[in-house]
Amino acid sequence: MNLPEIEKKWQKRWEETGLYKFDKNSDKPKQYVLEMFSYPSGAKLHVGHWYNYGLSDTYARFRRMQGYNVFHPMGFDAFGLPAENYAIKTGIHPKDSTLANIETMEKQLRAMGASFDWDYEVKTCMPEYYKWTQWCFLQLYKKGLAYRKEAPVNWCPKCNTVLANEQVVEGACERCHTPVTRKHLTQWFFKITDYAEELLADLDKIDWPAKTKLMQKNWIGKSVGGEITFKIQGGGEFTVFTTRADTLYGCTYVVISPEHPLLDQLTTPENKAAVEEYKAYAAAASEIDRLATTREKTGVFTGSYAVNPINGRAVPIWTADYVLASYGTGVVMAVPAHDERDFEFATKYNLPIERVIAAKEKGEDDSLPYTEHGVLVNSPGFDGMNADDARKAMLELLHERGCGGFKTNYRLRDWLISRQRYWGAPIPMIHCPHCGTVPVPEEDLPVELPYDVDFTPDGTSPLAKHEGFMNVKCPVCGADARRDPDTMDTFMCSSWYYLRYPDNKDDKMAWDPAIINKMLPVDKYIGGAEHACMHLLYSRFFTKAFRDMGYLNFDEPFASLVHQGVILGPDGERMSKSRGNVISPDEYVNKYGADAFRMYLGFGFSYVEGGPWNDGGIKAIYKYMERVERLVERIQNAADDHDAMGEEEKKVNFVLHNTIKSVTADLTNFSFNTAIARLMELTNALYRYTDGPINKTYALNTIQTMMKLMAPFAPHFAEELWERLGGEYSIFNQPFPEYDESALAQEEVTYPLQVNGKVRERFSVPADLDKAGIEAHVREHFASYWEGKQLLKLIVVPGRIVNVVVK
Ligand code: ANZ
Ligand code: ZN
Repeated sequence: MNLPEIEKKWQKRWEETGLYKFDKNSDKPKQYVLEMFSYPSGAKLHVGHWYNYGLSDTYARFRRMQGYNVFHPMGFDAFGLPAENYAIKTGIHPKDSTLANIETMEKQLRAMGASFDWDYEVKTCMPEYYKWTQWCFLQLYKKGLAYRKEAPVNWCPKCNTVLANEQVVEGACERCHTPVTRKHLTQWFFKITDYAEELLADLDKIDWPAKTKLMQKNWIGKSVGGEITFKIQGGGEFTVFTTRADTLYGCTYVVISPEHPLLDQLTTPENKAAVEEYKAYAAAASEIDRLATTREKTGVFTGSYAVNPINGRAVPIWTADYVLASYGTGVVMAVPAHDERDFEFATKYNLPIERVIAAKEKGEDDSLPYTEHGVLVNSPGFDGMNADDARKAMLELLHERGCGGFKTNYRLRDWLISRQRYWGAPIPMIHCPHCGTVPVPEEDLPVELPYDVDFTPDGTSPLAKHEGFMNVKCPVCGADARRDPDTMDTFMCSSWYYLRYPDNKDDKMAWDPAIINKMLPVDKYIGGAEHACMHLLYSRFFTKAFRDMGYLNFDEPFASLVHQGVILGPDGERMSKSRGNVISPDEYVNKYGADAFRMYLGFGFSYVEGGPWNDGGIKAIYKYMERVERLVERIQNAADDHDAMGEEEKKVNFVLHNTIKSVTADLTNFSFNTAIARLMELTNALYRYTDGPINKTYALNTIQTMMKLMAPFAPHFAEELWERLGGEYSIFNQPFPEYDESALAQEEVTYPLQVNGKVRERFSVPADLDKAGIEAHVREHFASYWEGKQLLKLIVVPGRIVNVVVK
């Protein structure tokens, strides 16, 4: 059959009959199947897109056939740097290139045969979408979850914009891999940290890959410890965060981060020059570099001293860049005897190192630095205590004295969302000389992104140079005011798109709670693992924040998550346009058809693992499909020899129901390759069967069932053969086959295995397995019973028992 031809036929028919239209009023249980939407940056879908969208479509079709009311929308994450960078290179405006790309990609997704309901499409760069992105911003602002502050921020000198912490990977820009520098800027932040505890705790509620949950857990980085206040000699005080309050007697100096606002005040005139020089040195390094254990410890003395509150000892205050301004309080009590970094530092600068913890067990090596939780020594009032008890006792004592207490810290930082780039949603804020920062009134949304903007990057926001955009009247006092010139991080657009889909045309509100409370959470979310600590964390935060504002009533956006594996280019690298190692599916699709290509992607890889691209198996899949087509013809043309369910039919039936059972389980688990392997076995069994005299009614029923099993993998192909077999349109309105336990049970016999008179095992084998086969099975699986011994006897009593005597 000409697969590309029949694909056109069915796509047309599906379109005309509205097969994939979502029925809002259906009384079937809903199933929201969602793939992470696409960046329309490259105009063409590559193999990786097919892998993601083709196979998750297989899943969606399966759910539909299982009787769910499947909601399967698609859209585009259309703002962002790639389009803007492309524009800078080519002169084509981001809006034009983006919309053109979207159109092409939509066509390609249709050609794939994906069952999206395009009526629910969203495009984040359109005013009717970003109006509501801006509305989300305003709600967060009203709720006190959006604020503006000056802070040292991550700056990518190549992308010419600030980045969120989550977008800095090993000290470099996540997008272009340029080392990130720091800048002091006034920027907008979202208070995701307010939700740190819930974001952590609710990981237990969701069915996500363990690795992804662990990444979020580590990113949130909960740390239980305490805060201790030190007085500064000569006046003032500061607080340190520590997880080891038990080591306070061993604190021989303190370290303040080079960015800390107290530092200047602490620096004595004779140390000023050295401290200034050091601050400049520290500013050049990234946080990751600064925390690296391999980085050489450096620092300078400030000239000031603090008082250790437990023993009144004067300890020198140093500044060093292994202490970060953004974590804890930005000041550390250094305990060189029991902390690796402090030890290295103290050794280098000749600061005292004093043991306060010793090993619990005699003979254990507790040479310094000793970082285990042993027992306290040299700590009057605490000696002999376990470190963990002492930590609590110490904090309680300090608390009584008014200079300390328990404290839990999180590594998670607030989410920086301002970007100094053009192609994004403008921040809906106005700066008035009289009223300060004023939100744009909701009825004035959207704040439209102007088209005629010079967006050549120069480190300032392109919108700042557009007078028509910038000049605005203050909505409070009417004075001349200026708009905020920054745009929002595009992760903001993707933090709520799954809420928009079910109500995508609403022009009164971002989403109707009555609708989305029914449609969400997403039942199955499919997308890349690289989003673990960005999109997937931000979306959880959004859901919780809008729940608390009363706009929705569920706690988590994505109940169940699957990460597809990565298809690597021939160079072993992740396929991406920027690497130039992209394989285009077109050649294969034109030659073998979309279904053969999809089936191949399903069969050739383990979905969650992916692997290097290799087209070796496509032809074999195509041949397999031809073989299935011939099988259908063979059965249709066969003579009807009898109508009994004899031995041969039972054998086939066993394979059939086994296939139904496995394919159902495999599809549920995104294990497409094993499911297709089972279908191939069923095909073989049917060929064997049709070599002999057949029960035609049974054979026709069986091949029809097989078409339903194949339909999610090869939708056009199965629909065509289904029609040829006289099936009613559409195969996708048919229920997915269910297996019959009795067909499986009949065909197996369970044997007890007796070893020296005692039953040790029970095992099942096909009922028609002969004596020799049963003996072979036992020898293969249970050899451990006579390992190192002698097997004296192995007796098979067919249908009853297997007896083994060993010595
Ligand atoms: C004294 C001490 C003694 C510490 C000891 C450790 C071992 P986590 O678990 O990651 O939260 N610390 C605190 N604030 C810091 C900052 N801004 N930059 C760098 N380091 C900082 O680690 C908490 C520990 O990291 C704290 O406990 C502090 O050192 C250090 F034997 O205080 B500790
Ligand atoms: Zn004003």
